[in-house]
Amino acid sequence: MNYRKFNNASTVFILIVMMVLSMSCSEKIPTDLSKESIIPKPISIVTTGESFTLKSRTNIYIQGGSDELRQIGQSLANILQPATGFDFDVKFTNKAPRSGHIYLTVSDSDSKLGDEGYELSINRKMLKLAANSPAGLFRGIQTIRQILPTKIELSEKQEGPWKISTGTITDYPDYSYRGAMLDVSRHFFGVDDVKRFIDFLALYKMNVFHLHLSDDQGWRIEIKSWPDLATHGGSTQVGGGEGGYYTQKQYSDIVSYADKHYITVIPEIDMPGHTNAALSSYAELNCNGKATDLYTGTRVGFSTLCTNKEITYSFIENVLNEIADLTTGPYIHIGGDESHSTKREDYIPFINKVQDIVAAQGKQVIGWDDIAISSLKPGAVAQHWANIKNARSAVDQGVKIIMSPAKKAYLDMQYDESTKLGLHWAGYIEVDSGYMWDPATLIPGIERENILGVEAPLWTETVTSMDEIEYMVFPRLPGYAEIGWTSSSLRDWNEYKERLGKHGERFRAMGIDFYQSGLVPWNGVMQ
Ligand code: TNX
Repeated sequence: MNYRKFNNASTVFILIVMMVLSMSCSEKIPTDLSKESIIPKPISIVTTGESFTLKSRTNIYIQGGSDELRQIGQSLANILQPATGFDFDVKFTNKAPRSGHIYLTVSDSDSKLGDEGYELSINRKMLKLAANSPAGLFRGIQTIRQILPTKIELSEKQEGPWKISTGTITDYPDYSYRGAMLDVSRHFFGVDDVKRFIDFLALYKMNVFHLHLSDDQGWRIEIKSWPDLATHGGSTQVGGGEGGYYTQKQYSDIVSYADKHYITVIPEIDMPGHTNAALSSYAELNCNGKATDLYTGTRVGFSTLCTNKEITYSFIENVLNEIADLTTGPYIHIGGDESHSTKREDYIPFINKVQDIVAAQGKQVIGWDDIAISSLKPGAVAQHWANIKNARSAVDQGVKIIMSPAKKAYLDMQYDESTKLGLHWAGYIEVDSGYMWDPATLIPGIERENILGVEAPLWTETVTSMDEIEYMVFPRLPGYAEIGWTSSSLRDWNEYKERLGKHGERFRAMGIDFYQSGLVPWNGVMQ
């Protein structure tokens, strides 16, 4: 009897030990938060070796209560819902929720996080995301997305478990300006394509979307006071296709979509060169009073507004006024590049006048580095693309620089000789070369403190569809996002390429057509 009793007790004991062991084993996969492939790389990750699991009863609790916060909570629910199949309720609360939930909180307790930083603390019971501002929460949500299994990106319901490694991520950006540009003038892209482009920026924590709205080949935004700009000037594109333009309503829709992703839209009206579409729409903008033909080739530098006619400046004022009214961000980009048909003595006073027009609208001017030959007003920003002398002169005038060096950051440059799309006037940009540079040391004399941030432009002379956009943008875009976010002391190509390789499966899950560079180990598996 005694013997039997002992036997029963020991069986129960062994069973309990086995249960505990097996529980802790399954809880231990995955175990290491610091091994997750997060792009851009966070400033600090502390790992605690356990896991938190999303379950069908997991809700998203938000401390406080505003429409803006609800929208952010909903954006997280929208990311998590399709693949998990769980209906996450988004709820307001005053205190941390009970076990098993996600908790988003805004409190300005940690000044080093700034406006866009966040702290993500995960333990077995809760996933807590804290930030000083809604923008910080939004950035942190992108991290949550990337530490979930890749299949979270699929649009159909998948089998769990939905485990997340535990630990703490403290993260904030190095530069305040991290962007990409899309040229919708050489080839036109509709609102849905533009929104998908914005989604890509958001995923990698970029915060600026520069929209190149006018050029020789097409005028792409409705201007009510000068209606032919869009209807005539927007009626074609490179190669002679039908072109297109955004109505003001559509443009506002793009701006508000970007705002919801904490991305600032910067509209560019390029002038005084790159203006053939306008010169073709209105004869009076030409010095000889004759409208030009529409242009569907790819030459640059042949067009100019007539800089000494009064009407040119009322035209600019009307156009920029309408655009400024629809734009929530602080900047208007006035182009200013490659004005080879404008005499220098005309170009300089022109840029000075246009700076005044923009200032009168309460916006700040950005121009390509060419504008530095004029006298730049305080608050102006020069976007460096090619001319180092101009970039230095801008710095000498005390203005900030956006770094978009063509030989490193141009998304329209071919990857190598075999790339079918793109150009190579600035060189070939393989994925490693696009990643391995530091904005603050690239040009002697231009230091960290002179630099506002980084932008990667996509010119579209050769790019005709969303699919082709994706091929040129991926996989280089995440690298530019990381250059802007993660300080250069934490960046290393050999380590980065492993993380990037794991994102290949994410690109596939999102239906992104990308260039499978031989330099990147695309060995991630769908997990
Ligand atoms: C130069 S970059 C241009 C664009 C072209 C691009 C092609 C800049 C300010 N001007 O007009 O589209 O090269 O790479």
